[in-house]
Amino acid sequence: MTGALIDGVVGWPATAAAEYRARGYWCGETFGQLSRNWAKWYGESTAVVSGPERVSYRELDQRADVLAAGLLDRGVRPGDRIVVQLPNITEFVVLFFAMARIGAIPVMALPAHRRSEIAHLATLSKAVGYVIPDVHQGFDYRTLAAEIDVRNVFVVGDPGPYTAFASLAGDPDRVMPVVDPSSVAVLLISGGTTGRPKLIPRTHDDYVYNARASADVCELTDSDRYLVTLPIAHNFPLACPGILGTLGVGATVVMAPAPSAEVGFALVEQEKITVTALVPPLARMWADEAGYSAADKSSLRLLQVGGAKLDADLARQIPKTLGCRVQQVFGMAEGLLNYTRPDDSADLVQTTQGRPLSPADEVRVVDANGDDVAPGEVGELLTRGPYTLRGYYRATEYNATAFTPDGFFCTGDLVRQLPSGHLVVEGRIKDVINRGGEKVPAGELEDLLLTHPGVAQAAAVGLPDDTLGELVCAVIVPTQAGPPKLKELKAHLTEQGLARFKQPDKLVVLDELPLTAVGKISKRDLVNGLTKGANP
Ligand code: OOB
Repeated sequence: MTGALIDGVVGWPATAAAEYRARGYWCGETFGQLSRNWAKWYGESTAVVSGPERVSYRELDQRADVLAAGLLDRGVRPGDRIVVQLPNITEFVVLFFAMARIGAIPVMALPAHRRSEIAHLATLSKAVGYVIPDVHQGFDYRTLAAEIDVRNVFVVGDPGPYTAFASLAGDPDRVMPVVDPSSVAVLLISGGTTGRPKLIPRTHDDYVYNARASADVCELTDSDRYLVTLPIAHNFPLACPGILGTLGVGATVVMAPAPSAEVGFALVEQEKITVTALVPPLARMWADEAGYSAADKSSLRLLQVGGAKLDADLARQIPKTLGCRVQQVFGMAEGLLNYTRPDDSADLVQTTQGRPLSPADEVRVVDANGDDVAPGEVGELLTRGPYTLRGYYRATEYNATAFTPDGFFCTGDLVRQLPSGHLVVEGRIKDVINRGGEKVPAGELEDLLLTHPGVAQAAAVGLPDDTLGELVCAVIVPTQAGPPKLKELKAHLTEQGLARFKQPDKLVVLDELPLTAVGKISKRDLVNGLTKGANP
């Protein structure tokens, strides 16, 4: 098994690992070494632009060394986990490579996460550190840190009672630990699982390949300029091809401080952006607002859209309004990525979610018994391959249900596959709400809904919405105390430390919840009832 160094990681079986190496998917490189090579190859070229700051590859390399030594001085050791919750800023990139150099592992939290999520991530990962901004979008992360039980808090900006990130500076010539390319490089957060979010171990070998192969498919070259529009900790802007794929070819990464069309268009003009990645609701906003913007968008050649299903009409509209090619991306933090390709027909690009990235990606479409469906029929997507996990981190029991005995990951997505290999997403069987690309695990929300004294039973379901694709709807049966109002319920969830994007957009109060034959809450009946406007 690969994935040594920390326990709780399920690696690939030795035979599969040997095959991925032999076929050249895994090159035995770490992000630490790679970023050093990039400094040699691309030296004074601009690696990262953030506001007025422009950082060359050489400078990025130096800053990563100074920070890596600073982390070692602070007692951070190979295999240690640090929860990283930063907005789209240069420090994120420096930290990623600094940690890679010492074999420490970032746990990728989103700026929108709050106490409930961060406490869970810190506990699950047994984190030794937590990196935050001081204040971002009006929220003081130092007040959040005060509620998290973690040894070191490092703050980008004014540290308050904590340690200044900027003070993490050691001797850059210090000897760095040797990092095994089959060890874990990063822990990503899964949106798609039952109960509380799980952590996804991604190794250097697999994630380097993920980023490099994605850069190939997007035909990135050193003259590209990639705009980081989505929150940086998401797999999509991080490695599909995102920051890591862009830096691998010597191109430039530009940070967007916000995902709005206004901010995006200004940066496209100013920084001559060629590629960016959006979720469908943002793509719609950008397409709608393009006509009203005087900004020169002619540099944009490719808009990647993924995270939720892109409407075919919008896919048709984008090239007309934004003047660039569109690419559908159906991916998951667990691994498998599907992309439409530059030479795909317009029809494939508009009506499918792409085909698997790697020739070594194995894809099965199965029925409820786990048997392959007839070609073209809808079924659950199972997959395994050189960059798809073999197990969630520290989740033995759950792993037994999320993987087949021969290592296929059960995605919970319903798809059909065309003869060309392209997949069309038709729905899902996992209990997750996809709110405009952000994932809301229903069970996590239900558990917190039940902590309100007015809630006796709770079910969280997604309801169709023109803008976000799905809205979060909380369906409750009240206690004798009587049902809370939506506003009260949200205040309670905020009090419980739940991120705002996971909070219900709608509240429905019922006398009882519909049940299936085996006595479980029937979410299908619930959604059918609610969307027909009648009581279920
Ligand atoms: C991306 O990753 P996650 O981990 O936040 O969410 C994965 C899930 C998929 O299992 C699927 O249910 C849904 O999000 N999804 C899509 C989709 N892309 C993702 N559903 C329909 N159409 C699409 N194009 O969301 C993600 C990771 C890497 C690249 C892009 C997206």
